[in-house]
Amino acid sequence: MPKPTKTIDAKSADLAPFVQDDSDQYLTTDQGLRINDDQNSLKGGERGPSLLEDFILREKITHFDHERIPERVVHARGSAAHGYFQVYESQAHLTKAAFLQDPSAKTPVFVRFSTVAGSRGSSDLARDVRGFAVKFYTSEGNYDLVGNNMPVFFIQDAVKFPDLIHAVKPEPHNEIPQAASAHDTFWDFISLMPESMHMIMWVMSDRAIPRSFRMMEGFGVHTFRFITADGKSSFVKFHWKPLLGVHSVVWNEALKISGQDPDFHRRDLWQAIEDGDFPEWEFGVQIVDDEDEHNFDFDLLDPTKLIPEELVPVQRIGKMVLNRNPDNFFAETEQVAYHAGHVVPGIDFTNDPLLQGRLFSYTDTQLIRLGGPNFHEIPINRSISPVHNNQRDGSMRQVLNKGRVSYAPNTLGGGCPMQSGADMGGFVSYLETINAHKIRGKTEKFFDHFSQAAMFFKSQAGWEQEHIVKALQFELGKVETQGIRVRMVGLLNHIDVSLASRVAQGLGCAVPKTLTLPLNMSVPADANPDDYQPSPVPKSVGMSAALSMANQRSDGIKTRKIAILAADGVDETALNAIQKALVKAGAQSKIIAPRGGTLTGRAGSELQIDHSLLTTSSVLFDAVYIPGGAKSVAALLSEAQATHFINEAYKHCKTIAATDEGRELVEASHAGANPVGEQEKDPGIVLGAGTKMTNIAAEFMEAIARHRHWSREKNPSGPA
Ligand code: HDE
Repeated sequence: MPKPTKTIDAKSADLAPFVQDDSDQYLTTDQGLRINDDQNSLKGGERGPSLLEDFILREKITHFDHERIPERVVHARGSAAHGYFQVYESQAHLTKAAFLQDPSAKTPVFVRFSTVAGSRGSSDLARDVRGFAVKFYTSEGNYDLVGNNMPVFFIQDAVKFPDLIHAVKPEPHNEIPQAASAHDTFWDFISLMPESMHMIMWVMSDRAIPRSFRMMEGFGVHTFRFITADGKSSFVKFHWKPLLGVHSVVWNEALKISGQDPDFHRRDLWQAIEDGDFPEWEFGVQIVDDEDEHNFDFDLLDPTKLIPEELVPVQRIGKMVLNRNPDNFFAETEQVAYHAGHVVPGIDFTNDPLLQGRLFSYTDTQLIRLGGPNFHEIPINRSISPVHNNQRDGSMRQVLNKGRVSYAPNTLGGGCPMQSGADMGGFVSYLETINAHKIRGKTEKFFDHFSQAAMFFKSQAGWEQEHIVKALQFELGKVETQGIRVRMVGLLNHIDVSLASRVAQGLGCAVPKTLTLPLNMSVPADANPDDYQPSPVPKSVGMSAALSMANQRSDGIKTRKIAILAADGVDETALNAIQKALVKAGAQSKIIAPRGGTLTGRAGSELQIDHSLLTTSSVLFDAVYIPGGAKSVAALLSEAQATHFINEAYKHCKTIAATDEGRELVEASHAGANPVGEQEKDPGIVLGAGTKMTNIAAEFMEAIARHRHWSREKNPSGPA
C-alpha cells in the first residue's frame, strides 16, 4: 500500500526543476544561442526591408503569435494558490483514501477559485457562482474536488449544461453583456426551468458577491461515496468552511469595485499570502449510511438539493492552508486541469446525472484547451505518485518511455507495467447493483423544485431577504421581454408569496395567479408535458440556520482593511494608537490623504501616505477611521472626495470611527445625520475623544468584527 505523503513540499519539489530564474543570465534564442542585438531586426541596409533570414525576429514573433490558448469555456477567470491539507484524525472508519488516514501527513494542494460566466479579463465582482477547485497531490495519485461556493446547481442533468451556459454567456448576436446574468437569454431559460429555483435563490443572495475568496464556503455539490478498506460504502457531501467566516460585499459596492479594482479578489488572495495571512478552511463531511439513502424527501442524486445541516451535521475532519503563490500565472493557474473524475481509492461516484456528465466533460475540454492528450505531463498537473502505463506519443510528449513494449498483456516487458490488486492500492469501482430499464427519465422526488428554494429564502435574515429581492428586481429589471419577467415572478410566487409580490412591485408588474404550463419544455417528444411539471410544494417547509450568512462563525478582524483618512497636521498619537491596536488584532490599515507622498503630523512626525483620495475608494476597505488634528480635518473637509468616502462607507453599512476633530468630518457627512444618541444607537459609528484611545480601539474593532451594520438599510436614503 503506498504511504501517504509525508512532506508539505512534495509538489513544490516536483515543480522545482521547471522553475527558472532569469536574473544574471544572458539573453538567448529558444535554441540556447546568445543574442547580440534584440532591438534591431536584420535589414537590407539601414532603411531597407527586413530579411527573411532573421531567425531571431522570426522566432520571437512566431512564439508571440502562439502565446494564447483557448480560455476555459466556463470558469475562464480564476486565481490560484498552493498549500496543503491535513486530516485531524484517521477517517479509516469512513474511507480508505490514503490522504485521510494520517494526521501527521500534509498533502500538497493547488486550489483555483473562479467566476463562471465571464471571460478571462472580466471583473472579479460579477454576480456569479464561484468555482472552488482543489487538486490534492496524494500518494495514490491526484484527487480533484472540483466544487463551487454554493451547495446546489441550476440543473439536474448534464444534458442541459450547454443550454444553461449558452443562455448566461453574452448573447450570440452582439456579445453583450460581459460577465452578467442580467439579460434576456439567461432569464428566458431560467423562467422555463423550475428546477433552477433553489440555485437562483443562492445566486441572487450575497453569496454571489463574496468579500474575498478567503471568506467563501466551498461545496462538492454532488453526493459522492466513501468506501472503507472492508468495502463498506456510505454517501458523502463535501464542505469547505472558511476560518475567517463567510462574508460578502453589497451589490452597489460590487458594481463600484468592478471599476475601482476589477482584480479585487485576485489581489486580495495574492496579497494575503504574500503577507503571511494564509487562508484556511476546515474540510467537512456529511455522512449518510447506505441504508438511509431513501429516507429523505429529496433524492440524494439530485444536485438541486442540499442535505440540511440540521438533518445531517457537518463533521469537520481536516484543515486546508494556502501558503504559497504560484510562480507563474500561465504555467500554473491557466494550465492546471481539474477533473471531477480524478479520484483515489476510497472515493467514488454516485449516479447523480449531473456528475455523470461532468465525468466526460473535463478531459474532453482539456484536449482542446491544452492541445492534446499529454496535458497530465504539464508540471502543475503531474501526479507526485509515479505514472506508468502504455499511453504513448501524442502532441508535446515529454516522457521517454524505454523499451519495445507499449501494450498489455505482454511477456516481452515482463508483464509490466502491472495491474495492482485492491490491497496494493489498485482502484476498484464500488460494486453497485444496477437492475433497471434504459430510460431518459428521473425519479418523482426530482420534481419538487420549490421546497428547498423556500427553505433557503425563509432561513435568511431580514437584510439577506431584502438583498435577494433587490437582486431579482435588478436582474429582471434588465430583462426587456415582459413575458419573461412575468413568468419569473410566477415561479417566485411558488417559493414565497411575499418574495414574488416584492419583486413584482419593483418591476411594476402583477403576480400571475397560476404558473403558465408547460414550463419545463425539455420533455421527450412523445411524453405528456404534465408529467414533467413541478410537484406542489409541501405545506410545511423547514428552516436551516446554516444557510444564513448572518449565522456563520467569524474570527475577529484578522486581515480586514481599514482606511485612515488624514492630512498634514493629523493627531499622530491617536493615529498611531489605533493603527497599533489594529495591527495587533491582525488587521491592516492604510493612510489615505488628499495627495501622495508623506504627511507631517501635528507634533511634527513624518507619516508615509499609502494612497491618495484619487487612487483609492472606500469600497476597497472594510472600515474607516478619522483621527483628530484641526488642520488635518479642515483639509479633509475641503475635499469633496473625503466626505464622499464617508458617505459611501456609511451607505455600505461599514464601521466608521473618529476621534476629536475627526468627528467633524463624520458630522458633515450623511453618517452625521444619524448621530449617536438622537436615534437608536448605530454600533457601527464609534466617536470619541483622544484621551480614551484603548476603549475607542476596542469598540472600533468589535464593530468591524460584525462586518456590516445592516440596520442602516432600513433608512437607505443619502448621497453616495
Ligand atoms: Fe464544471 N466545467 N461543469 N461544474 N467546473 C468546467 O472544465 C461541466 C459543474 C467547476 O478552476 C470545465 O477545465 C459540466 C458543477 C469548476 O479550472 C468543463 C457540468 C460544478 C470549474 C466543465 C458542470 C462545477 C469547472 C471548463 C454539468 C460544481 C473550474 C474548463 C454537468 C460542483 C475548474 C474545465 C478550474 C470547469 C463542465 C457543472 C465546478 C467544460 C458539463 C455542478 C470549479 O469541463
